[in-house]
Amino acid sequence: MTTAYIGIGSNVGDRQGFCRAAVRALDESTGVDVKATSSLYETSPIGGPPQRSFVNAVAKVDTALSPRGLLEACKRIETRMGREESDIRWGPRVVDLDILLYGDEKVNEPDIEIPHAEMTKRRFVLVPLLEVDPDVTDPWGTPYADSLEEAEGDVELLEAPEG
Ligand code: PH2
Ligand code: MG
Ligand code: MG
Repeated sequence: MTTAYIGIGSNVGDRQGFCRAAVRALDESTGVDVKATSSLYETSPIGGPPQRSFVNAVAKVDTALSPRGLLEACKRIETRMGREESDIRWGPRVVDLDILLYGDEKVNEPDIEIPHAEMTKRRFVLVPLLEVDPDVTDPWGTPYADSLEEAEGDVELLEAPEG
């Protein structure tokens, strides 16, 4: 079993409903157990065209899947929830599931980068991540809390986690 952290985002339609549904779908995926979920946050969009603000959250999972297996599980959930392959880079999306961390592993392949590129620069990732695990570090041992101050974007608490 490996502990991994998944970033969840939505900025189309029922953004909160899509984020909650994504957490449930992760938990229902074979080989994935959701251990903790952050609150939902309303966050200012970073990058991409002018677009609606996002709702973001982070789920902490235990998984028996490989990084690639976990990525495929995330993609299946995105597709099932109506994500279009053609979505523009950094543009609007019904749901986005990104692997942020996978144990202490570093993965650098054309379609998987772990730790997730740029996560230290984005408050919409760091705030929910640090809520579920205040002491979390990168694979080199640097605490993510150290990056919070310099990270960009506005993050506002919307709703505490379910359950
Ligand atoms: N996702 C992006 C691009 N910009 N901005 C916020 N606030 N939240 C996101 O999840 C997000 C973004 C591409 O995946
Ligand atoms: Mg993303
Ligand atoms: Mg993505």
